Amino acid sequence: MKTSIQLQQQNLEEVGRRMPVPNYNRSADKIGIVHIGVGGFHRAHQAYYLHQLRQLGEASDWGICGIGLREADAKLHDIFNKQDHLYTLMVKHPDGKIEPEVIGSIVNFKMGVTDSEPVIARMANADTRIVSLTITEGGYNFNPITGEFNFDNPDIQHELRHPNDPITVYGFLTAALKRRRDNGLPAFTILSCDNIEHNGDMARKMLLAFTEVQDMRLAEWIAQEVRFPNSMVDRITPVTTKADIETLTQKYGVQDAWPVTCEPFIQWVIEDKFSNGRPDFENVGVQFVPDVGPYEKMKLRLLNAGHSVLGLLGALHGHPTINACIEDEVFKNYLRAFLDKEATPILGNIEGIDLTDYKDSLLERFANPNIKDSVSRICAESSAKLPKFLIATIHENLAIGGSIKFATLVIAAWCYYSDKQVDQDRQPLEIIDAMHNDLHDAAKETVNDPLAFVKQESLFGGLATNERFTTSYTWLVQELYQGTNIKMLMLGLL
Ligand code: CS2
Repeated sequence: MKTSIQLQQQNLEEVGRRMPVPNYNRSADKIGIVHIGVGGFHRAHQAYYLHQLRQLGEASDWGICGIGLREADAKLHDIFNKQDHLYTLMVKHPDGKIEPEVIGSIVNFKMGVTDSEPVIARMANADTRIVSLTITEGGYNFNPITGEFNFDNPDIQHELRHPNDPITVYGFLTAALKRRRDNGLPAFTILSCDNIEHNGDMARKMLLAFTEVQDMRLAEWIAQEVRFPNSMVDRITPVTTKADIETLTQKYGVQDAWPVTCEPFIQWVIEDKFSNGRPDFENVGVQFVPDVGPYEKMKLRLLNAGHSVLGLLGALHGHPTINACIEDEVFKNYLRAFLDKEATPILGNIEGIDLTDYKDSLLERFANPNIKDSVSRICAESSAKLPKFLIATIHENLAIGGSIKFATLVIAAWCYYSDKQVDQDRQPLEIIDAMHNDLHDAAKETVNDPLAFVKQESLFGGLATNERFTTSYTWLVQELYQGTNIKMLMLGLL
């Protein structure tokens, strides 16, 4: 291999001899999209769709400016500065093939943490027509059980008192929309790309709850002018590892400090409801439909819930990755049983979709041995994920007399995981969760009260008062605490 070369605009010609690179003139791109939350997922999904459009010679008005609202985004900011916002997307196929490609659709990046004004100005610029979000489930700031806006959040309290000093997405959106209205500019669309049912409706409800307290007249203008399409997004995007960076240098001769890896599968289903135009995403395979609801529910309750089932049970057993779980017959059969017997019955029929095919393809995607998606990524922020992905399914099955045992074991495993913070072989677990301390405090009371963990109403609603649930949960959590092997418990339920 030739000596490795730094990924940068000025080196693109040379990099292009080693892997596909943008064929478009990035410097001429107008910024039409401001994106908040430039994690791996955004770079493997929306930015990739735009890149494909740009490769076709389209969408030069829709360059992306990324925004970082967390201190931790400084790392990406520095890397992007050095790499002219270029990065490599490494698509990993099940047969071992890796397809690297340099993506050029992100043309700018700003840190809102250090300086809010340039971010507000960018969002309020006439060229910006969409503000899209991947701020994670927790970023929407709602109470998972009541679904209402959480005004107790100290950052929100600060923003309500200081409209010119935004911190969260709500402060920035409000400040930018206010400036647009005052300048007589049309509103932008707010496009949520997070794994939340009715994500656009949720973004609208939360933003309006916030703005109504800050500025009622502005809230009325937003309600009238801003569209919030719902969308279902899908592409498995593991955390980038050192090995990925090394593969890129050693095999392809390209130095990229933060490539993104992903599976070949990609899907985006959007409600066609935009305030101020949109790219012709349908030209690169995005589906526009009148009602995204059934697609969202199917994906969250099968794929995301399926991930959590494998993640939490796999963490206790000591499986490092999702594909390692699927290679284990007990885990594979358990997942299928959960999908067929608990998740599917509440989905009903989804027009045009064969759920059996969908589940078959999920199992194949999870089995991809090259993805090596870590269970720690899946278990991270479970407190924001499980109420939507899994606990909702338990509630709905309780209401119709459906099976709950497969999901209930996952809740018992989550309690054990939060309490002990080691797997069943006493190996330490890395727990990442905004509610880490609360989860730990509640879980450690299990020895005195087996229902202590599920009494956290903000996560479980009234589950602790449902006899059918508590009977099943108490038995399972006690078995785990007595040291019964997780796989034995899973086998027993099958
Ligand atoms: C995962 C998702 O975070 C999780 O728990 O289930 O990140 C999942 O990989 C994506 O939603 C796939 O589209």
